[in-house]
Amino acid sequence: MCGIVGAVAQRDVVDILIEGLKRLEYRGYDSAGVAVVDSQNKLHRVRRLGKVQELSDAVQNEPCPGGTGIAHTRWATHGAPSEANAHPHLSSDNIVVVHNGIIENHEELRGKLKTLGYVFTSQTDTEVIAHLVHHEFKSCDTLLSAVQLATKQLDGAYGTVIMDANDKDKFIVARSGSPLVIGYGLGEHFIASDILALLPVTRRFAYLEEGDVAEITRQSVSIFDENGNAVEREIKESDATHDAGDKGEYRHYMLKEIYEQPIAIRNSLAGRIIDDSIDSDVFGNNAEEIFKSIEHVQIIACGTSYHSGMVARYWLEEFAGISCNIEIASEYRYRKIFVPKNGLIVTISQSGETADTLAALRKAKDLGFKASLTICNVPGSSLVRESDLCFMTKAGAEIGVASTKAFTTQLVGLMMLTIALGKFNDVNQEKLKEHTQALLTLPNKIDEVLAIAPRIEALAEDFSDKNHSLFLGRGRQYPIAMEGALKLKEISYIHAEAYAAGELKHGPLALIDDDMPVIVVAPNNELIEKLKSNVEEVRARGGLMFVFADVDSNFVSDETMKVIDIPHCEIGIAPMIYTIPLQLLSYYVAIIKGTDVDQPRNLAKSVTVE
Ligand code: HGA
Repeated sequence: MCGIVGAVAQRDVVDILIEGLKRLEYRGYDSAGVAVVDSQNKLHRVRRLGKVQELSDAVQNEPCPGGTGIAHTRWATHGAPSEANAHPHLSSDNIVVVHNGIIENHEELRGKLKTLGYVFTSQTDTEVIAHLVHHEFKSCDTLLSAVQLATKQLDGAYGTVIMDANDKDKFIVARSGSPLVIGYGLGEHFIASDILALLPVTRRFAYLEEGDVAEITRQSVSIFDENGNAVEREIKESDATHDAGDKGEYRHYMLKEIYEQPIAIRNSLAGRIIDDSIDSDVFGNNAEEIFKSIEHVQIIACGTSYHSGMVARYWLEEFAGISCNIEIASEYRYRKIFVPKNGLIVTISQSGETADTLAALRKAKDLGFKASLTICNVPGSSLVRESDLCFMTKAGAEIGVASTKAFTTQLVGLMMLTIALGKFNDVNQEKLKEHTQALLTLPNKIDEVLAIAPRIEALAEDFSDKNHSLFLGRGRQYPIAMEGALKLKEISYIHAEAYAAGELKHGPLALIDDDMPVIVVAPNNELIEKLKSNVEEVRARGGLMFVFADVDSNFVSDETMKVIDIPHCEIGIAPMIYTIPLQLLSYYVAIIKGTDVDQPRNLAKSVTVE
């Protein structure tokens, strides 16, 4: 969510910090701040409400010279967005802190620190870290030990960076529940909550592990685990592209990412299908052995990833012959669970850092699931590191808050998992082969759908004055209707609900009038006749419908129904195909409504807080 960037170097670092913040801005964007210590140990701190650009402009007038600095974009959890609540926070003008996460015992600590004489200037939970470190530093020789003592007293989640303005040559970083990655340069070091922030300055990275605290200077990086033992964390060379943060010719990241889906899917398939079959090794070395024994799959995810998991439940039961449940991670993590025999826990997350999903995975492992597998887009992320197996989607960096290419590549991964598991069950193996072949046709099919974008753009006009909408689908397309509704809500702020079309008559039909557009997802499959009956139920009540239908399914446009032809496709890839027009529709409606497409209000990417 929030973004952290830090640097310790000989050169002035403020431009590196601001550029890093811009590259992370999609993760949280209600306020931003930077603090730099110059060669005279003088601290320069600038904070602004609003976008990073506000901060960048402010820094032109209030220069921040110096080689050691930390910066932050905030997505408020405690205390409204305001300059006073923006990070970095200070204690006694020398301890400087930025923080991602939530300190759950902040009230108790605040009370204790107040009795010790500390005065709070913000409503954030973060400020307790600054004062607590300052307090511990009084009885410690080093900032490192002060941070080690302070972090032991914190409950909740943090990725935090702490500087002492009186000692300009270092900062201390600590991770528990919120990711941090160290960037290695030549005679300079960096810290960030995501490598994307640091790609302009280095490609060599080491992720901190849970409980790690590290002291970082220009010349050295010393990492200690949660028990205070010195440890090494592997430094890896990243092949992420430097321009991952650029919009190129597109007006918005979201549009760019919609159009990147064919290549993202090609990359996710590359080398993973050989002779119409999927090698279990795609999921990890021991995958085949594990898959042979799996009798049940439990999927855990949040938001858009939850919708891809919902599609996979249909696939796993129907195509792979294996029982499957799916649950929202924030629910799963707090309820009593019955652990199935030989169960595989599957987590899905673009970032691999989604706090609720990570907590649910840890719970499932403790409860004794046979094995864990994650479908994830970020190598080295917490979910990848903590799962036995993984399928890495190759979507590339996804910047738009509303997920697009991460979703369709997750579906590709889940279909491959379905095929890989189906191999060991008594199901029609020829059908699995057909799904495998269909996956290979997916990028070109998506290109065909993208070609109808102007038609969808024209439809968007019909939504601009609407406040509500209904999305309908059946079977494997029901989760796609849910994903379409979520996209419209997220970026156009139009209230959108999705229903399994058969459920209409049990309540939502009461909502139908000519002010409630109804969007229908209608591939030509075994449920098409049932769906047509549902469409008639809406028509009979005066509803205005937009039907995305297979060219072969014989829907005809009239005054109550606009039919948008979608090229015919194999049933296994239909969920990915029908996602595309719904993404485009949301995008064009948002353009007409004039919303902030890439950074919709109140939302943030990579939800690393509970
Ligand atoms: N709790 C802190 C940091 C918020 C955060 O990490 N958001 O993702 C605050 O509210 O400032």
